[in-house]
Amino acid sequence: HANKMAWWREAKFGMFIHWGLYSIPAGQWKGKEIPGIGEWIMKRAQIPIAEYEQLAAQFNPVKFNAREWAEVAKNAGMKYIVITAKHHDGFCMYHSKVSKYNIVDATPFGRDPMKELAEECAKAGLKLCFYYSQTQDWYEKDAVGNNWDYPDDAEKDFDRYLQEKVKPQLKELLTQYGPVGLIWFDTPMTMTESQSQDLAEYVTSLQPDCIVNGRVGNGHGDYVCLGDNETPATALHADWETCATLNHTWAFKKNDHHWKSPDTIIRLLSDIIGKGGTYLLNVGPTAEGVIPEPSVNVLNEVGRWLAVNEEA
Ligand code: JFZ
Repeated sequence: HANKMAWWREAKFGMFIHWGLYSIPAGQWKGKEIPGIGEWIMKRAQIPIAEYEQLAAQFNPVKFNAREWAEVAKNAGMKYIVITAKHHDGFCMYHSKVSKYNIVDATPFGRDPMKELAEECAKAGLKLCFYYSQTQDWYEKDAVGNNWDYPDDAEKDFDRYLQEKVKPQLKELLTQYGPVGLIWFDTPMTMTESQSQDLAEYVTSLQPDCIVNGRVGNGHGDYVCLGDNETPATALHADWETCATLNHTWAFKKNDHHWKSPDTIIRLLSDIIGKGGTYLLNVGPTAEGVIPEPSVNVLNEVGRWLAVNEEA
């Protein structure tokens, strides 16, 4: 599968979507503004699982419309979507049999938005890809990150978490949603060389054409991931992607209005593409399932600019 990178190399521009329970508090907890990126609120405010998990009972994104999201991406000139199937908070945004802590079993919404997105992406000719937090999982004792509910490191067995949650969930994501473009892993932290290699190989054993990003850890990804809005000074001799926010958070925060202008995004996109990179640009939908209007407006402008420049 030497050419499994072909679609991604041609894609150049993709949509990142951070969406989960953290979209409900949207940066505020018990009336207080919690600094930092929105999807980290559980960790930043040290919210006990027993409290945080109650958000699920409120999660009802009735305005979610997979076709509209696919259209926003398509109109922007984006070719793939990477969405948070499970972020660090451990809540699954798809119907998992491995953990009841998921959007179908634990919320009044009761729908599987990944299923709906998979269908709409297929229709729109977009590659659907899943973000999956393989190391941090603040819902699990054996995973990394939650030292307020689980302070005793001696009780933790990270490999058990990999075998009993991560791999079975990757199997669900890679067997029940059609062809998946890539698995976007994150914050490898304690991953050993062999654990990174094992996960990367596990993905390809299930879908040989599925790409794995660099944050699987220890150099076992198919391409290099740069940090938020980071662009190299010159072209790199490797496949690379810059992931970036449109404001100062990945997940929706009601008080972050620091939107980058269409001009800024167009300049960054040209710079990245000119240096051989790929731009994965983020939106953070609200708890109702709506991509904030300022984001949609910027993306529409970028799409218009791309269309004009493709004709020329
Ligand atoms: C990680 C996550 O912790 C964060 O919530 C978000 O999902 C983001 C896309 O990825 O944060 C990182 C991880 C690594 C870098 C930057 C942000 N980095 O290498 O610069």
